[in-house]
Amino acid sequence: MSAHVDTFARDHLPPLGQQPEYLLGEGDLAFPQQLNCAVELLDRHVAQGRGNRLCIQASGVRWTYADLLEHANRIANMLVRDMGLVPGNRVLLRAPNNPMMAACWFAVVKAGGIAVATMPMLRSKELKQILDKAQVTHALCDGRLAGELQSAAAQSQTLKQVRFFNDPGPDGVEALMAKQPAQFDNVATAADDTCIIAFTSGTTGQPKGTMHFHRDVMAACACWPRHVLRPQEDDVFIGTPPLAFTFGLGGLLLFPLSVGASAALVEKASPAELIEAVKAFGATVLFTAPTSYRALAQLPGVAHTGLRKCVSAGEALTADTRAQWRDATGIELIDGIGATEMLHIFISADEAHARPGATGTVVPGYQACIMDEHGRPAPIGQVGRLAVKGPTGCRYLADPRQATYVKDGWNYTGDAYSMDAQGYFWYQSRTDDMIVSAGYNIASTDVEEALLQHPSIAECGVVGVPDVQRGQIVKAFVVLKGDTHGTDELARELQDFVKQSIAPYKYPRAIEFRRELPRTQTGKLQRFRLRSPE
Ligand code: 3UK
Repeated sequence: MSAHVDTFARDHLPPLGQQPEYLLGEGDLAFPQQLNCAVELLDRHVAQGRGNRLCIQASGVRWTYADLLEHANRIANMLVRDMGLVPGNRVLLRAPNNPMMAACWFAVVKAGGIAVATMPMLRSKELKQILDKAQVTHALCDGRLAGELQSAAAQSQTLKQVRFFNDPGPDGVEALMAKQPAQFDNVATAADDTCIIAFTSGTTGQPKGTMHFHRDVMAACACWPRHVLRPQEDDVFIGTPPLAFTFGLGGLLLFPLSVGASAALVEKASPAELIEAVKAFGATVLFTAPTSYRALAQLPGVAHTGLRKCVSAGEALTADTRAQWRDATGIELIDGIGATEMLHIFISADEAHARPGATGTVVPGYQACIMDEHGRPAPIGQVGRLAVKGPTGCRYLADPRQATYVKDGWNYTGDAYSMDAQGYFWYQSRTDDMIVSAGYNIASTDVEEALLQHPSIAECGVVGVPDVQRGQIVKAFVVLKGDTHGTDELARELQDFVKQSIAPYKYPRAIEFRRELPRTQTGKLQRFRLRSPE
C-alpha cells in the first residue's frame, strides 16, 4: 500500500506501542487507504472547475489555483526527472514565506516526497543537525538564503541534490522548471505515508523531528478550521508564522486551500508593514502570536482594516492582550493551543465562545484531559498535566523522548492546565515553568499577566531562580515602553502593583530591566535562557 520506495520514514516510526491512540474512522475523519493530501488540497480544485480562483498573493504576485498547480507540477517533474527523487526521499525546503516556497511544498508532496521545511533564520550548524537527523537527500532553497545551506550541505553525507529558486540564473529552479511539462502524474501515496517531518521550534535541547502522514494533514483541515475558524471561500489569509512552523503551514497554506480560499504571503514584516499588507491584499483572516497582537494594537491604522477573524497561538493569550486587541479593532481573538507534535490546534474557542484568560474547549475530533501526578484524570478545577488525543498525534523520528510525550495512548504536551465545569481549559504554565517558592506553586504566566497591566511595561518574562531560604524566588525580566528608565523606585512600584492584583506571595522579589527578551524563531519566550544565562 505504501508508495515509498525509500522506506526511511516508515523504518524510523516509533514502535506502535509507543504511538498515541488515534481517533479516526468516522465522518470527516474516515480516510481512504490511498490518499495524497496535495492532490486533495490543490489538484481537486482545478479538476472541479475552480482553477481561475485566486489562490496565492504576494508582493508582485497573483496566482490562481491553476497557476499554483502548474508551478507545483513543473517543479515535481524537475525533482523526479532532473534530481532523481524517488517517493519517500526527504526534501529540505528553506525560504521565507513566498509563493515559490508554497509551490515547492506541493511539488514535494505530489511526488510522494517528504517535506522538511526549515526556518529561514537557521544557521548551517542547525541545518546540519536537521540534514543528519532526517537523512535529507534533496533541497530546494531560496537563492537569497543559499550561504548557510551550502556550508551545511558540504558536510552532509546524504544531501546531494540542491537547487535554488527566486534565482534568475540558468541553473535556477525557474529556468529548469520551464523545460518541464505542466502536467504531473501524482504519486498514489498511502494515507499513512509520511509527507512532512516538522522540527520543533526548540525552547530547549536538541531539535525533534515530528512525522505526519498525508491523512494527518487532511485531519488537521477537518477539525479546527471546519469547527472553530469556519472560513469562507472568499477569505484572504495572512500572517507571520513561517511555513516551516506547522502553525504557519496550516494557517497560511493548508487551511485556506482546504476551503478554496486564498493566502497572502509576506516574507518579513514589521507590525506596521503587516498592517499595510493586510490592507493592500484585502486580508480577512490573520494568524499571529500574542506578542505581535500587543504590538499591532498600538498602531493607529489597526482600527480600519477588512479583518474579520484573528487567530492567536504559540503562547498563552492573556486577558489583557485580548482586551487590547478588542479595544483597538472591535475583534474578539480566536485563541488556540496547538503543538508541532499534534500538527495544529486542539483546544480553542471561536469569537462567540471566548472566555478571557481561558484557551477554550476541546476541538471536535479531539479529547483532552487533565491528569494528576499518577496519570489519572484530575478533579474539576485542579491543576495538572494536559493530555490530548485525536486523529493526529506525536511520532518523533528516532527519538527516546517519544516515551515522555506519549503515555498510555495520550499525548502529554508539557503544559500545566486546569479544566472548569464548563469544559474550558485554563493555561497555567509549561510543566517545567511552575515556580515553587516557600512551598507555594506559582505559575510564571500569572505574574507576567499582572505585570503587563502596568502602563510602563512592554513585555516581561517571569522565572524561578534558586534561593537558599525559599528554594526559589520569583524573578521578573521587564522590557519597558519607549524611553522609560528602569530604576529601583520603578521596581518597587511594580512589586506593589503586582501585590494589588494577585496574591501577594506571588510578587517578583527580584526585577531586572532588559532591552529585549530571548525568543525562539517562532516568537516563544525562552524562559530557560532567563533562568540560566549562557
Ligand atoms: C504552547 C500555547 C498557551 C504550549 C503551535 C498552533 O505553538 C505551536 O507549536 P510548538 O510545538 O509549541 C507547542 C507549545 O506551545 N502554546 C501554543 N499555543 C498556545 N500555550 N496557549 C496557546 N494558545 O506550551 C504548547 O505545548 O512550537 C500552535 C498551531 C500549531 C503549532 N505548532
